[in-house]
Amino acid sequence: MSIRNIDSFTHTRGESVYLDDIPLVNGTLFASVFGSPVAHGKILQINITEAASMEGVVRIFTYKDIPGKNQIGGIIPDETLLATDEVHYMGMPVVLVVADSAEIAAAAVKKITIEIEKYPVVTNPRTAHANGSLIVPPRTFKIGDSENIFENCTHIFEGVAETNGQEHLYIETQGAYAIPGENNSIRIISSTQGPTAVQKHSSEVLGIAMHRVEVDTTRLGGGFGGKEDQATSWAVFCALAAWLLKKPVKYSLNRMEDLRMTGKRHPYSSDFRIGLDKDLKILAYEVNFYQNAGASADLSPAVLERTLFHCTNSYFVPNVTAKAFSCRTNLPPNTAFRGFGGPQGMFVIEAAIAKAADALGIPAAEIQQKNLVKTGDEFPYGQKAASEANECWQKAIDLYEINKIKDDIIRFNNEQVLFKKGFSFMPICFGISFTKILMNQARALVHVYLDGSVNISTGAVEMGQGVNTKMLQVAANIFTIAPEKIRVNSTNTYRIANTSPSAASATADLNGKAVQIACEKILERLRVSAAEILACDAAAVEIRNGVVQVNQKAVSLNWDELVNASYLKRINLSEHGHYATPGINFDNTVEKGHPFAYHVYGTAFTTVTVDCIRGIYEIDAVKLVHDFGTSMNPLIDRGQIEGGLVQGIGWMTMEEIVYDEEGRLRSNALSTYKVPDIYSVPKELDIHFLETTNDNLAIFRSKAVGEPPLMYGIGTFFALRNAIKAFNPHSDIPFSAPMTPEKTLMALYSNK
Ligand code: LUZ
Ligand code: MOS
Repeated sequence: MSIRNIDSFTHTRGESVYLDDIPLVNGTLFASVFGSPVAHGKILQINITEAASMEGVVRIFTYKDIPGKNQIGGIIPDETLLATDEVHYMGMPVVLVVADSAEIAAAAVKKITIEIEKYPVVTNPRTAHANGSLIVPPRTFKIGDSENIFENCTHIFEGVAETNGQEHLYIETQGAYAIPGENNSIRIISSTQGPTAVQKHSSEVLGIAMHRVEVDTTRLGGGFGGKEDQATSWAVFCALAAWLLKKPVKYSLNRMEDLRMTGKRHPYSSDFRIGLDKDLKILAYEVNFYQNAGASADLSPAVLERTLFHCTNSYFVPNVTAKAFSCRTNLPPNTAFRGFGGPQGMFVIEAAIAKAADALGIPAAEIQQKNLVKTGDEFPYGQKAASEANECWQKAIDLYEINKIKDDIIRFNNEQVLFKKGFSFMPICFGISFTKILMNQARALVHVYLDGSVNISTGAVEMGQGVNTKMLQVAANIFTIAPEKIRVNSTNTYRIANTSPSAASATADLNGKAVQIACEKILERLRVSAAEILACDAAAVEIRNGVVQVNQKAVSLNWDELVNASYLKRINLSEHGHYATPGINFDNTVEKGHPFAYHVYGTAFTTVTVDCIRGIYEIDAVKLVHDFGTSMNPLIDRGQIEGGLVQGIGWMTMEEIVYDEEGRLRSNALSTYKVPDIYSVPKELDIHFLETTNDNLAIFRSKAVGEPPLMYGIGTFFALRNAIKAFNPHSDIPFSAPMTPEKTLMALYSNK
């Protein structure tokens, strides 16, 4: 049973509550952060006198005011909340200003000056690597023996591939609101994907136990990974100021602050070498990934790991050596972003295949299809594939009559001189589960009230992806009651403890299973109760469509009556469900295991037209076949595919993050950072729902859909490349994303 997104009415009417819609408590103060104007250096002196004397400025805090730990590192304790003696990136928080209004706070920040002794600035990950400046020791995933197998390869190609970062551009910027409570407690409303991270770091910075910190999140106006870890500091700033001043404090970043001070998708620079036999089977693949981590770890080590997990994308390669380096640079710490390092890894093997195809004068698809993983094939990390990647690929060819489209493209390119078309296939294979095994757990609290209505709380954060609707569907499905009888609560650390962030595409799976477990327990008690009331055998009792059935016949006892009667009998109508993904493991001493609950597959076929005079282009069509398992909400899932695809296209074609050599963000506004709009989406978008019934650990077999579609966007890069090749077969086209119109124009006329 699918239902409409439960947020659709309030969204449409503008009634949905985001951070800035929350009515302010009387006396609320406003925070603003002074960020370092220099990317690397030693702080000599900070001058706050003028700012402090401004009317309406309440207090100015430095690290010295922190009662607990000045530390907010998520994976590694290498990140201060406020700078102590050094700064490591431009925008790094140094001073916290609190004032009567947001405007005064922002104006006061502008009056602060700082003297810094400058140190050398590193923005390039390869330079950091050469300097030995790594966040964590390098990691290597290895299967077979690539070194020796290269000798047996008929064809060997090597090259460099680069992908740039990406700004999350959630519509709602980072922000939080902290309200002190009685007996040294504090309530924090935070636009975060990870309420527990906010709770934990607030408690550490304030030096109080976690049980005094309540974090509440109704919904986010987008997260995309940018609020998995990096919502924390803003919330902690509010908590710190609220705690010290005993007043409510709010901070809602303006867009330029947010762009400047927060991390983005990790840029990568990579070296590859690929070896094929005479039948185009990929025998060996070697790759070195240089990740631009920024100034502190944040989630970089985990992102790095997922790059390795996805370094062979949907292909079976028997001999792989993949090394990854997390390189420390003087940029804002880069962080989670939809795909979490996976897209960066996949891009490189697609580049390697494209390079081979170019050199051999064949379409990349010939190499791609020949090497797709088959059931039982082993990934470099030891897990075996449970599906055929070719299923989606072949379905796309048949369903969309792709051979006919290819013929049309060849004809077009023969006839046209100044416009050329290109196409590409982009297969995807994405592992579902947090790569950190312990994070694969979730809890749900389900209350059935004495009138029969139901209230659910989970650790899932609604950020537009529709997870609350899916949680409601799970309860409605188990109880078989109308969706209107169920309400989903805000995500709150007082109701649900120790939550994993809503991330890794796994939120609906993990929290949905927890809801399922809780609901099933309550349902079981209700069945027994009904049997007692009806004086029949419990095994004969079922609840269907809100009515009690005995031996499949409805009796005159409906859900509401049963619930109320059970309450009168003092039966427990509440349950706390706990779920931990079974069967997953990973041993990182040998880099082998079974880390993923399952994989999501798909194939996108992309066609583009390039204007060869101007270098501009259009995406004619993306036709894709996606493995949804058995979608529990096709409308919501379609939205995830559309949004993910377009976000991937943006990353691959137009979103160009520019930091200068001083570490200053030049693409610091929407005038200098172009994101996809309605005109840049594919003119035609076909999505085929491939129903797969493989046993999988997805909630109701509805496979995770959040991140995988982003990687279809990679196909656009290679389609553009092929169009350029059609215009100029000798063109030199670096594997350097994004393929902006400027780069396209340069490539069209390179070597000409
Ligand atoms: N976050 C995380 C993620 O902490 N671990 C992961 O494996 C992950 N994967 C995708 C997106 N976010
Ligand atoms: Mo994410 S990149 O699943 O927060």
